[in-house]
Formats: sequence, structure tokens, C-alpha cells
Amino acid sequence: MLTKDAEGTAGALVDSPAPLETTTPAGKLSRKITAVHSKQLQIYIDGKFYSEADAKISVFDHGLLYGDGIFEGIRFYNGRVFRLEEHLERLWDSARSICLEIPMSMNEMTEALLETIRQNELRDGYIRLLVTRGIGNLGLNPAQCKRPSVIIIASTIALYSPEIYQKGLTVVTCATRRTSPGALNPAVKSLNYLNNVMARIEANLAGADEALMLNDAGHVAECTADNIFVVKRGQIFTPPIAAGALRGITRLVVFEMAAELGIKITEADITRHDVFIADECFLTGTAAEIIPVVKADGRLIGNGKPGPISARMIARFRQLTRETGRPIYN
Ligand code: PXG
Repeated sequence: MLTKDAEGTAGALVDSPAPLETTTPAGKLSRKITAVHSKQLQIYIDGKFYSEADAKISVFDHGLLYGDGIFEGIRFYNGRVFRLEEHLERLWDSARSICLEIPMSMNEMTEALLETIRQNELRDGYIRLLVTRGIGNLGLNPAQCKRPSVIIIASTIALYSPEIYQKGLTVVTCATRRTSPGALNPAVKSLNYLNNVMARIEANLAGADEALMLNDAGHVAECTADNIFVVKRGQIFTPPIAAGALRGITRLVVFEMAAELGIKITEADITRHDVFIADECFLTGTAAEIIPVVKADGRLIGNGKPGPISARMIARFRQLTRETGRPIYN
């Protein structure tokens, strides 16, 4: 049985502490601190729980050798998993598209996921759910892989500081184009994220918070792990899925909230120009949630401050995340 640490959370996904010695010569105090910071996450692999140090998969898993597998990033808030069904449906769609048979039912997956959160005694956090092609040989043929593996990590994540949600972030257009649907359809949430990673590196090198990714036609597709929205004269626009955007779950919630708030929302091809002349811009993603963008390629968006429609979306989203979702503990 795990004990709760001072904040009631396990180690952050982004900065997971290495296991520390529990028997230091420095005595009681350091042991106490060690206990607070070295709590090991319990990680689900194929029906069993392992502590972080023992949670290992084979080097012959094609998820590692070829990025052959799929994943979801899911959040839970206030003891409830947000939009669980939608995430599982997308996972099953990704699986079908790449001919991967998930070795359990959706109900069994739900139970495994909830149990992983319970094992870690979390109420607010982030789940990384992976299904890999499984162990094969050094050839890429997936026919050699006998059984896919399911991995579930429940932890916490904080991509941006609370300040950035107030002030907004900066984006740059990157030279790396979003993968063409004819090569690898970006609608498949595959373990092969090198396209996005390359874009992220460009943003880092340019000193920006995020990278704006265009498709082969030069239209805006999305950012590296987020969908993009622009606001012009009170209306919201976002690229269609066919432009190379992931069918984001948070994106879907924005459509629902816009309908509820009486704000017109349209899927349309947008260009960098549309971003530059927008009154407001915001990004959506499970990890990032809803976050305003205030500068693109050096141009201020609107007056350079997060706009009122973005603010309304963020406020309503926070309410939904706290009040809706699949209960974890009852
Ligand atoms: N576009 C891409 C390419 C994504 O990977 C989104 C949009 C947003 O979709 P959701 O369903 O989350 O609203 C995603 C998904 C991370 C991270 O660590 C986030 C995602 C994927 C991988 C990593 O921030 N988000």
C-alpha cells in the first residue's frame, strides 16, 4: 500500500525522481525527505503492477524498435477521468487503422486504467496509455509479433506555469511539415512522434513556446501536441482534420462549449496570415488544456494579451473538468 506524500501526488511525469536510498547515514530527517520524494509510481504492464524501477519492457518490443504502437494521453480531475470514452474510442480507431489488436475489451481497459489511478492514490493527474506491437525479432514485419503489450502510467503533468495561462504563449512556424496523410496519417496517435519532436526542437531553437506546423499545402495543421483555434470578429475557426490535425478530444470540447455559449465555430483551412491577423488565438490539448497564444512569428496577436473568448473557453473548460467525467473511487 502506498502512502500519500506531502502534496498528495506521485512524482511528476515530466520530472520523475530517481529512486533514492532509504538507508542514508544522515539519519531520520533525510529519511523522511527521501520518503516524500522517492515514492515510486505503480505502473501497469500487461495485467500486473510494477514499481517504477521494475517497470520494464523488452528491447525487442517493436514499440521501441519501430515506434510501432499507439497511445493516448488522458487527464483526470477531482477524482474523475475526463472524456474517458472518447479517448478509448480514439485508441481503438488508431489500433484498427494500423491492424493492431488490443488484447482486451474496452471495459477491461477502463478497469485497468481506473485501478492504475487507485493504486497510485491520485485524484488529479495524467495518464499515459500505450499499446505496443509487442515482442518480435529485428525485422520490422509485425507478423512476427505475437502479442501487443498494454502499459498504463498514472502520474501528474504540468507543461506550462500558471503564469503562461494568464499571459499567453509564443509560437513560431517551423520548417518541418506535418506528416502527409498519404505517408502516415496524423489521425493515428502512433508511438512514432518524431515528426512532432522535430518541430518541437525547432521551437526550442527559436526560443518559442510552441511550433506551428503546416501541411504540404502550406495550410496550418496544428502545433506539436495541440490543436489550434483562431478568433476573428467574434467567430472561431480551426483547421479541419483533413488538414493534418489530430481529432483532439479537447478540440471536440471546444466545439461543444462554443455551441453552448452561442459562439459560431467553423472548420476551415487557415494560413499563417489568418493567424497573424486573428483577434485571438488559443491551443487545446489534454496536457496543455486550453492556452492562449499572444505572438506568432514575432507578430502580436490582437493586442498581445489573451482575448475574451479564449478566457470564456478556459473558464468553462475548468468547470467541466472539475464537474464531469468517470468517477474513479466509487
Ligand atoms: N495534436 C497532436 C499531434 C496531439 O498529439 C493533440 C493535438 C490534442 O489532442 P487531445 O485529444 O489531447 O485534446 C494531441 C494530443 C504531451 C502530449 O506530452 C500531448 C499530446 C500527445 C502527446 C504528448 O503534451 N496531445
